[in-house]
Amino acid sequence: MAKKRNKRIAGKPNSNGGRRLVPNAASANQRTYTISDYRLEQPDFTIRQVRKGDAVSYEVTGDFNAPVAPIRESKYLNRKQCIEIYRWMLLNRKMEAALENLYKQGKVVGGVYFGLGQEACSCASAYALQKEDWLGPLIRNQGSTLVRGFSPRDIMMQYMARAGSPTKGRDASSHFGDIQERNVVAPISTLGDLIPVLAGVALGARLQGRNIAAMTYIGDGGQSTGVTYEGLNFAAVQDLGLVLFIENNLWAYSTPADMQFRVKDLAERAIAYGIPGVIVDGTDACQVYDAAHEACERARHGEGPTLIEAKMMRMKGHAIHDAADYVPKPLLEYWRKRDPIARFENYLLNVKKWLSPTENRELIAGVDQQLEADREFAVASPMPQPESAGGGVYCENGCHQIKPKFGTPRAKVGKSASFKQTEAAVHLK
Ligand SMILES: Cc1ncc(C[n+]2csc(CCOP(=O)(O)OP(=O)(O)O)c2C)c(N)n1
Ligand SMILES: [Mg+2]
Repeated sequence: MAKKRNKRIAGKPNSNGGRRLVPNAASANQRTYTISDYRLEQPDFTIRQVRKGDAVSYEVTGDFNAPVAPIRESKYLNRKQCIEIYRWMLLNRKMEAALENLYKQGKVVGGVYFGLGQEACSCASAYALQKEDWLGPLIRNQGSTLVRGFSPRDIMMQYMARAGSPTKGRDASSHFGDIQERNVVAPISTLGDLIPVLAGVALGARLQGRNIAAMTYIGDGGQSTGVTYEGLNFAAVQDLGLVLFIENNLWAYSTPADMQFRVKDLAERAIAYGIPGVIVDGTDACQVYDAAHEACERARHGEGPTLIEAKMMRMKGHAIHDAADYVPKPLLEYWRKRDPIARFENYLLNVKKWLSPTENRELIAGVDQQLEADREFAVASPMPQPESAGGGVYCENGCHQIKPKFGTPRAKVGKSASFKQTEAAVHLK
């Protein structure tokens, strides 16, 4: 049985270029709003919790035999860019497979988080960023981190807590960023907190007289937090260039999306913020890129935030310790047929004929080679010295030169560079 929920709110496209979300004039006492939906298929499943005695399980109903839709033609990507994104997705997946092996060999300190099935969302979204833009990934967005310039060896060393890792062995998971070169804010485990931080980054840039795109992610579970509302509402009110991906992968730990929210599509939340909302198939790299690119362009033109809901499926458990036995098998099989890499590979090889089978084999071999070299390097790299454990906590005797990346605001240049309410317009030192 298909889900019976609020009907999607539909109407004419915005007449003002999408800058402000205005109600479509349906009638005097009824308003309708527009949510763009880029998908070529609209999976519709209901997941219900079933209790038998003390045992809890989930049942899913829907059409599991629906044919897989083709990849949607990108309005912006060319051959070279599509192949690059495909390579990032492969690197993302194969690096996670290598991490799983390292974990099983007892080399990983802590757990491993996977983005299996979500590679298109991570890689194609980050690919839409330009150098001056910023990224705030979550732990499942290792693909975004790769696209932004971290290498598989950085990530492997991080998981093994090696001295050469981005946090010098002081964190056993992916809480690392780079605010100097790559403009990456470290993942924050308190879900939703990255949203006001990235809004703040966009505000900081605005105060320097520039509009940038500040992209971050939140899950279907994490979007329920109060700080998600606060951060996005602040970005909306200030017209900040926040690009928020809601990664709706149908599960938050073992809670199915149907027990997490009542709206049909999380993109509908955008209406209440007064910003554009877009739905994409998170397993289609072209759709993800196009929505991300358009949102980033809006951000760079000072037109404010965009909320993009990427629909897909978490194809593994929450982390390596979770076998995800609670996930109904037909749901996994349905989404396995929509594997983002297999779909994109088919698109490049058979639909567009942009890659020959030989070129594809060479590309895959290149990824394998790179990963093997990085794995060897990471495994051979030393553990940190015990005395270094407390380093980076207190700044003593000037050991750290903490200088702001951007200058402080000092003079007025006009409205575009303003903090909206105060009109405190500024420019770079
Ligand atoms: C504010 C907050 N509450 C709870 C948690 C514990 N927690 C970590 S991951 C997770 C599930 C997140 O699910 P979702 O947001 O859908 O992301 P996914 O893991 O599916 O990518 C929870 C509840 C947390 N990290 N932060
Ligand atoms: Mg989720």
